[in-house]
Amino acid sequence: MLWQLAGKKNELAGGSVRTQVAIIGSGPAGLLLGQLLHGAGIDAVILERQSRDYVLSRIRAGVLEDGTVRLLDAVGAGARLHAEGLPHDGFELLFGGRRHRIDLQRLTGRRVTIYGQTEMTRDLMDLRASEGAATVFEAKDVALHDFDGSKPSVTFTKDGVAQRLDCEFIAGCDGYHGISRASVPGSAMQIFERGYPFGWLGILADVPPVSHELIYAGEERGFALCSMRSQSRSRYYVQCAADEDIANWPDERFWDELRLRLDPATAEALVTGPSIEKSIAPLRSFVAEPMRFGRLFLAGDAAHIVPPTGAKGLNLAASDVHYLSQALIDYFGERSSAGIDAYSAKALARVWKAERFSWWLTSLMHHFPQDSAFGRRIQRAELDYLAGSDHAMAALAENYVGLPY
Ligand code: FAS
Ligand code: PHB
Repeated sequence: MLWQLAGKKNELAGGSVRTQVAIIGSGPAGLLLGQLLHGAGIDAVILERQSRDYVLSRIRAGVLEDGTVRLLDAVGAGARLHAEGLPHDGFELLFGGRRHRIDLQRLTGRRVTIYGQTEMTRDLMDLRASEGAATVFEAKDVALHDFDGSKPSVTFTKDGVAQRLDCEFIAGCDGYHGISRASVPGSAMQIFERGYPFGWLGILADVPPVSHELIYAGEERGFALCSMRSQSRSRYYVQCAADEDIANWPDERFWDELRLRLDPATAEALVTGPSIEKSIAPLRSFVAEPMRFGRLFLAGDAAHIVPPTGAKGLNLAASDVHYLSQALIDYFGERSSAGIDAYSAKALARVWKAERFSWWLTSLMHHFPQDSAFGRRIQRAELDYLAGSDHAMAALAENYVGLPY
């Protein structure tokens, strides 16, 4: 057997392996789902296309809602997060040359935690390995079978050897470019999407953050974001053309452009240094409905994408797998299908509220090249109104800390 399986319900049966839930993808959605199921005694096997190191090399999200923190605590993956994560009680909007603080704690009684997705993924991978739960890395040619029937299975190759995983359910946690959503007939799915005429050019550098909280800047030259991973590692973004070539952005050009998008005092305070990662992320809003097809369930980026402005992508993956794990626990516990029948509608209700918030904040803070002078005045009027109204700031704050599950 090329890969050892732990757990009582993973059984060898005639050259294939049987488990209860086949999870496609070892990103935040797949890993967190695996742990939530493991804690309930439900066996799952995670099939991941890439190597462990490759998955951990990707630099992505940085802001965790308290709901996500609670889930990580619930599965026993919160220790390093509480030791190294940075609790934030607010953030700032920069426009008109001034920084305006959104006081999350005062407006909602809640906060967010700054902790890189990479570290969260590492913690979940280490926990899964320590518990002997099965993950197959570098699983190639993953294909989903018979999920519209009662005996789904997943085939793949590992080190060139064909394998089959028989299961009761498949969780498609394989992201926007994964095989799961692609395996569903187009006629069974409705797609909703909106593109944006820009992307985010992000840099990671081992320099102290320019401020102790995040700064979202929406000045004339374009959006910028001052974020961080720790007190000594910063994450910065500038809005760039959708078709921008990263080769045109040596570090010095990035730092110069970032300074031009900040107020003079903040620009002056900026500490720069060599990038340890630099990449361009496209922005899109995307939802595939429904999120269930027979015995296949989609969760996380496999089902929906938000522009990162609202810091919702990773956190939606967490709420999806919270709902899905509850539904599967009900099914395997009481053989009740009520939870799995309700999963898609329940998950989509929260997804669409986050889609709206992410679209709204992106529309408010970014420079749209085709926008008219009237459109730019409306953006400024909305920012002025927001900065002067506790009611408006409270609406922003309650979405940013995360709406209830
Ligand atoms: P993921 O994409 O993280 O994980 C899917 C996993 O499935 C991957 O490991 C992939 O290798 C694997 N996979 C794919 N196809 C497969 C196949 N056929 N077989 C087996 N495995 C397969 N969100 C924020 O909140 N803030 C941000 O700043 C932010 N920045 C981002 C930057 C980039 C470049 C990208 C792409 C996304 C960003 N996101 C951000 C969103 C991101 O954090 C996602 O919401 C989050 O990774 C979602 O997690 P998953 O749903 O697990 O999907
Ligand atoms: C990040 O730190 O990567 C980050 C923070 C907040 C966002 C998006 C990205 O809204």
